[in-house]
Amino acid sequence: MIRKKSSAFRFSAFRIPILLWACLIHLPAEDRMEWFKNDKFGMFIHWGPYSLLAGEWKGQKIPPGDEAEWIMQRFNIPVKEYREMARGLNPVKFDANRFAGLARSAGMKYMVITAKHHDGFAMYHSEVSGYNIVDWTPFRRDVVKELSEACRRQGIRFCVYYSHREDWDDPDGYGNHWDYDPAKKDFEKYLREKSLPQMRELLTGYGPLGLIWFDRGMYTTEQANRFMDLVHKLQPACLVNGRVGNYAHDLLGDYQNLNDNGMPTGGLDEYWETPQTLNGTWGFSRFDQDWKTPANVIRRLIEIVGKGGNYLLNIGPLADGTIPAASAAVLEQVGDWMRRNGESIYGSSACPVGQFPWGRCTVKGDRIFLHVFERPADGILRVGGFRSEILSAALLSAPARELPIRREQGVLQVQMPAQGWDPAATVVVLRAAGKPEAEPHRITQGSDSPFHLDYLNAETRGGAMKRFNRDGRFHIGRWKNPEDQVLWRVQVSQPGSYRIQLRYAARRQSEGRKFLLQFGEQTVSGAVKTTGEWYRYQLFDLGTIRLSARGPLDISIRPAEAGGENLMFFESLRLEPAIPGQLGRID
Ligand code: FHN
Repeated sequence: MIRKKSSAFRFSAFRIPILLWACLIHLPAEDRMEWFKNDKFGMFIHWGPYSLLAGEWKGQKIPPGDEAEWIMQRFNIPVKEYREMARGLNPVKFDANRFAGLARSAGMKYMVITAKHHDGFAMYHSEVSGYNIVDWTPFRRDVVKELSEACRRQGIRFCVYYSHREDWDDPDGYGNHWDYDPAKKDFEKYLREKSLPQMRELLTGYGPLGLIWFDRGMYTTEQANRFMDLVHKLQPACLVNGRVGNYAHDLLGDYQNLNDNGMPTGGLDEYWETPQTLNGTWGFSRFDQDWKTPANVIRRLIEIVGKGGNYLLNIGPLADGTIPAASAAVLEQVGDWMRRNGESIYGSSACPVGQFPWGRCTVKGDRIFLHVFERPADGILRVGGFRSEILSAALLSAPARELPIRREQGVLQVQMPAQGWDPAATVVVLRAAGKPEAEPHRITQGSDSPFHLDYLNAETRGGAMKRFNRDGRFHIGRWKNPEDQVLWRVQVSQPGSYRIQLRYAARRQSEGRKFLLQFGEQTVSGAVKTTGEWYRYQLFDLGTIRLSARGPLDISIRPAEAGGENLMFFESLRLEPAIPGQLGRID
């Protein structure tokens, strides 16, 4: 179950007995999330029989940028032939310590390996299916076990990826329509006889797991809950990612994954991670050498952490067990930067003031870490948006040498040194008087233009939560009671009449639920209309409102009555000039 992020961790006399109890039953969400909040950067590994093909099957090639681990499906390779090919997997150069060591020197704190990808092959010794690396190949070693042990030795949190629905090898698994008739599949049998039992093996045979990374969703919420329950029963502290559930339903799991290689436009209220890969594919392809540069990876990491997320970065090992030299080289250089600047990443939180033209920021305790991508031409770094008093500034790399600061019209100015610049990102540490706080922000209006109010510029109250949906979009959900509110602080510069246009999705269960829109002292009420599907957003016109005064105005939406379902998946509120060209003339 996803909880709204909370930074408070209070100690009480009840805490120890509660924790003991929770170890046996189910740890409170905040405690289980603690490592995830702190660690920020993980290594993803896509490795399996597809790595042997390296993007080519009988002369047909997976184009660069496409996913080489999908080769069986892309070319409809018959199970019989793919299985024969898989017999050749013999990664004699595999050294688990090398993987854990690389993760460690890159500054990554957790590792997620594909225990079974969509091709159905297990990279561990499974008793449920003989189609695994120990029983099926000459290698006869349990890769997952060796990695789990190496990770433990090197202080990396070990986690597994498991494709719980998609399985092209199993006659009843999802996805293979070229060997098996979809109409004849018994998916429940697949869950009962392969997917859930294999999950049990992974949860019982490889020590404590940080998280299970499910992929490609499940048909029903009930089926997804079986996986969640199994994880929580066997390993109460283990996290479950959001892809455990049905993609088109309300998202389950302890945290959400953005779309592959996705980047959010701004802060979400839930925990999240974005899976990205170093080139264009996840599994190894010899046709894809389009590696990201170290600076690019570092800036992505900063961007993600500065927006409150985690970065899970993929490598695709070769079939012989080696890590592509190019990706190892990139990670080593990222590690150099992390050794010098990791303090600004681990355990930090999202930047409360968004982003700056010259870079990004993170915060921790009373410190603000400014990640400067571009050196200001005049040497003065201008930092707007913080209302906290700033006591000092210094480079993270030279903490003893204070940089001159002053405020001019509310904007902090830091005199940057001529030397000591890092081409990827130079980190300046500001020390604030207390927890860094942003200046209250008012949404301003352009000439004759509408207000566009959405999740990005909203404040949420109570249970209302800014969320990601699997369509790659963002919305506000989880609001049921009047105290669950969405609020915008706007500055009206053009009084006049505006059409109220609300865009949302709502399920049948929410039909008719009353909500209230508050424009300062004026209230407009509405009733939810269903849009059918979970995430099918539609635009609804709620009539007009007259905003007759210039100046600050608070606008909010809330459920009118307590109880029931989520009010709606809110996407945006638009206030369109009712008569274009007429704004600002009424006073
Ligand atoms: O289909 C997979 C893909 O092969 C890869 O595993 C990625 C990683 O996030 N997940 C799936 C698609 O979203």
